[in-house]
Amino acid sequence: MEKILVIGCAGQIGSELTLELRKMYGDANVVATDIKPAQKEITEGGPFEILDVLDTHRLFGTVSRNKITQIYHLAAILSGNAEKKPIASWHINMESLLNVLELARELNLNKIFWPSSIAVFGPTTPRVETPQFTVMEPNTVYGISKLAGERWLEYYFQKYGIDCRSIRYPGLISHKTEAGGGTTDYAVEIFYEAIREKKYDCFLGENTYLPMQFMDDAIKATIGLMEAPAEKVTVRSSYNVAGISFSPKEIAAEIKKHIPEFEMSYNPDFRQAIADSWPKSIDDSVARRDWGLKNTFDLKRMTDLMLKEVGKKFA
Ligand code: NAD
Ligand code: AKB
Repeated sequence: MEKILVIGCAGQIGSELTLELRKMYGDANVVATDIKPAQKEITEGGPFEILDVLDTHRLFGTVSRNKITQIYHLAAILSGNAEKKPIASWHINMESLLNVLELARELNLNKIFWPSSIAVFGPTTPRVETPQFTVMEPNTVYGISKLAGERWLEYYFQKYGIDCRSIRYPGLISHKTEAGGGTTDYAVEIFYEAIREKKYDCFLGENTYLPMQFMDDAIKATIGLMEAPAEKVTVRSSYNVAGISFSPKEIAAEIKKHIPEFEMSYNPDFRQAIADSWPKSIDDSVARRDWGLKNTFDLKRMTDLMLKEVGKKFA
């Protein structure tokens, strides 16, 4: 029986992935942790502990006491926030991963999941249909930490045989938990503001195309990769995953179909430069070939669902 540790369970991904893992493995077999309190559904639905992933002693205690066999390590400082505190963010993003990898080696854990990001690409990367293997020269502290993290995953796999798996998520869109300080957050915030204020002042320019994915598809992709037989996982750095590419202007037009009075304004800030260094669209054919990645939400279907679900929160 697998026993799973989720680190960063209260965040945008963790708050949904933890519940899905509990459905699959049983509530008692998924230990949820975060440095801050988590949602009631998580704390009351199964084991929960406050844990700072940088505290190696406590991390070791939690893993050995609970006889953990797999870790999903989701704690990180995202692109926008990381640019404000580069050294502290590097420390959190890298030290935490090395803590988890060393633990996996010492305790011989079965599997590790650690998310990478489209942020591993940079201004010299081909921006349209960015291939799995290409030029990678990120110029943000977040992107540099994700690229270094990918290299560490592959190193621990090759050197110590640790079964590390990873996805380069695009911007994730969800309605359960708000986004945590990234450059793609506008595509979540816009739904809250459209419902509450009928207007949104976007921090990216109107024609800034970025790859995005609806959370349900991201969770399915994560589970799909983690459940795949080891011999199918040919990429031990991180897999490209595409989702849907759209611009702020296009998502605004889709929202207007539901809320005709919705108004969008554009005031690009420091995150514009980050977005301009990232791909516009991604080629994820390797993930589709290796472990059957599928994307089911397009812009229309995602907008319908987001407006419905965010609408319920303010009803
Ligand atoms: P988030 O910021 O919403 O959640 C991260 C969680 O980690 C938070 O609940 C935070 O409290 C926790 N955390 C921070 N420092 C911690 C520490 N020292 N110890 C324990 N917990 C700590 O982020 P997210 O959007 O859920 O992202 C999760 C992972 O996925 C990150 O690695 C992120 O880089 C990656 N990712 C996210 C996206 C996205 O669009 N959400 C896209 C690409 C990659
Ligand atoms: C961010 O914008 O920082 C994240 C990501 C794409 O990694 N959403």
